[in-house]
Amino acid sequence: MHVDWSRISHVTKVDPAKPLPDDLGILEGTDLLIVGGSDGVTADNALETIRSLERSFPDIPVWQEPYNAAHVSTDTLEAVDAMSVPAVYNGDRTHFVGKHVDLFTEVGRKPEETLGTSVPLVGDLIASKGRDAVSALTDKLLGEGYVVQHLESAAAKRASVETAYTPEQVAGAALATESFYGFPIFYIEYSGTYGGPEDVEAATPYLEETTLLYGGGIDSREKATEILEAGADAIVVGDCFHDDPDRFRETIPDR
Ligand code: 1GP
Repeated sequence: MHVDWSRISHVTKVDPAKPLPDDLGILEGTDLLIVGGSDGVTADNALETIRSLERSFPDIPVWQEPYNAAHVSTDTLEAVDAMSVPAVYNGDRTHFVGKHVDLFTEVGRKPEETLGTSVPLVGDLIASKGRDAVSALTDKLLGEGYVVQHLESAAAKRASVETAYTPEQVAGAALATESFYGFPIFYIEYSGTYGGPEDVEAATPYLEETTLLYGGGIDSREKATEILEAGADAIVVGDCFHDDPDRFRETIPDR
């Protein structure tokens, strides 16, 4: 699917396992909402969060970023504009290849073969709605080449990331994303800590077609500006949205 990134520089990542702030008005000015998290996420709490956000901000696109197929249901799929799915370069095999091939194996099965299989949400989707439902899923999928750089984060633990990439390796992963894997998004993930501009500067020269996202520890105008000036197409702000609404407002660039 096509995304007009010229209109997106500030992304808010909303964790469905955490309560939403009382005043959702702080989201005024963010360009994209991504619903996803590492711990405690279910298809039900993801759907509830997606629906709350869409009620409050019908004009801001909402994506879901599932970590596994159990976070996805027919309802979440129908509700969102896109499903962005991370493939982690520096994690274990499951998180780059295994779970994705499992998902597509399930999606690719004929309806009569899906009943009673181990991924009921996807199986049900296909069984109940036929092959159109397969394209409903695949049409919304966006692959994200992910580098997880904060080893103490929940994301690193989940994907069994034991080693952060050097800036040279980040550059290599960016080039591989652009020229070999073909994911539309390259995501530098420092979830929970600020990584600074170095990795973004390393990746930027290798990305022409691919969108560069940086997330991690952005809680001020200065950090937001530093990352955007280093070459990221958009910044992703997560914790600060849930934890500190006043500081969150500062991360949204002036238009
Ligand atoms: C997490 O990249 C996002 O997936 C944002 O990180 O929570 O540290 O803002 P923070």
